[in-house]
Amino acid sequence: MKAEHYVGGVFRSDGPAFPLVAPADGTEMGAVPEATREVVDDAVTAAQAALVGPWGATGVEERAATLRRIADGIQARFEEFVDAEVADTGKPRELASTVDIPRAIGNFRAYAELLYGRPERAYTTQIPGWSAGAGQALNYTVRRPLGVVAVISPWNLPLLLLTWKVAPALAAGNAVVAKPSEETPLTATLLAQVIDQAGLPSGAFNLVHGHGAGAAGEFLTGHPGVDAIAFTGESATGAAIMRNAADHVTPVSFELGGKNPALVFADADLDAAVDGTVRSSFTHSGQICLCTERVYVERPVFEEFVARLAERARALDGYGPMISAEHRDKVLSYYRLAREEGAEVVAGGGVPSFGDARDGGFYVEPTVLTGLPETARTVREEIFGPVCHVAPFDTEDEALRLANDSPYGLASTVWTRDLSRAHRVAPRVQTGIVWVNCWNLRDLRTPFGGVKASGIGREGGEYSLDFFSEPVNVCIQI
Ligand code: NAD
Ligand code: 6OD
Repeated sequence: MKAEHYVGGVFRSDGPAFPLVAPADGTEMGAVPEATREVVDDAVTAAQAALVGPWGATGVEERAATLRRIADGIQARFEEFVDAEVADTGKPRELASTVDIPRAIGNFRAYAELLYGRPERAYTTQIPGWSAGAGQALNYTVRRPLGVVAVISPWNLPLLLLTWKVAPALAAGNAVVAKPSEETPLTATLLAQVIDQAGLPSGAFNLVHGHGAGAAGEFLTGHPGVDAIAFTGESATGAAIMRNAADHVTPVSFELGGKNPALVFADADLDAAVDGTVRSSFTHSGQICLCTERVYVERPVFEEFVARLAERARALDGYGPMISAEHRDKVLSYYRLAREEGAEVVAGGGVPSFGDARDGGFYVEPTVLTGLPETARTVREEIFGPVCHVAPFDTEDEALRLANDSPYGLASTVWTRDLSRAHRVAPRVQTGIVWVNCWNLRDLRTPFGGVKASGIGREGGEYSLDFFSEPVNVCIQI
């Protein structure tokens, strides 16, 4: 299959092309069209037209039915979506077919259901109300869509994270212009085909491909016709988008980077904590924003935990590559830096050799480090690879101080059997999400997002619908 733009209900491939490289073996898979400023303009114009056309007039039932048809359409082409996601990312097929594609379907289904539960028009009423100096009034609140929403998504969970924003944006009645990562254009193109078949009015969903800085991403986020930006990606990119959006005071919802801590207390079920940390540090080769890169372990179980985690890391096989040669080099540069900073490399630390086509791909070994001071760059900066640093602690307060001493605050994991400790510690960890005795267990209605440099705002359930719509007060004097 080939990547195409989808603008105003029409597939097109104009703009210069750039190569699409398979991370699994380094081969060239095809070419991707790079959206020019004109293509982005066309997409925004098509979205604006959809809002004053049939899409702007659709009611809740019709929107929910459309979302369900999109979910059905992805389901019907499930294997094609899995193939495309595996080709683009190199991730294990099992991961794409149990997480990425089912969650994309789930995103559309969840927002179809949530729309039904939400009183869209008569949001609040006051009869009679009180208004300063003007006697009695009837006040009610109408929620209306923001308009044209730009959705910018990353390469690590390409379809999951794209649909995580597209579904609620459409549910709330907006028109969307989406730009997926330049590294992973294929499932987004399949999604456009499904949406086309699902009968969404032309222009309600548009897709443009291309790079970020100085290219399609920047053209889109600085466009005067864009009314809101929903972005997932690196914190530094978020800052650049914010600067670009400032000229038009465009509202943003940001899901950004992390340096996520795990706290393992001595009373924890150590089997579960080791299993959980293997998952939280090494799933998708650490390329999930929620992955653990800092593990703090209470001293009585520190040695045993490190030994068991390292053994499991060494035994991992069937894992996927880094997304690109550039990202592999970045991760390897941190493996080198860790050594220079004085780390003990307890497992991994290099490039695996397979003796097959994968040797042309962008693989790095799952890696466990110890012995670094908290000031080390390896402990402070997001690496986004299969690597964690493990350090001991002696008291609950020290564990919290270490966990919270970070510019980031996305997700954390607490391992303990002590219920009181879990309730005491969880609210004090400065992250937007705290998992206790589990990791990445998701209910799509819960608030999702980060504090500090990890994001602005919350997505998920009602939180997304709130971001993608605005309340309007109607006041009638009685
Ligand atoms: P990235 O920031 O490099 O790119 C993300 C998207 O932004 C891509 O589509 C890219 O083309 C675009 N982009 C880049 N520069 C831009 C600019 N100046 N203007 C407009 N668009 C621009 O991120 P990535 O490398 O694709 O993804 C990995 C990062 O994303 C990690 O930092 C990870 O933690 C973060 N992430 C966060 C979450 C979350 O939910 N908090 C989820 C996934 C990934
Ligand atoms: O599960 C989700 O809803 C979500 N937004 C996950 C983000 C993962 C980051 O890589």
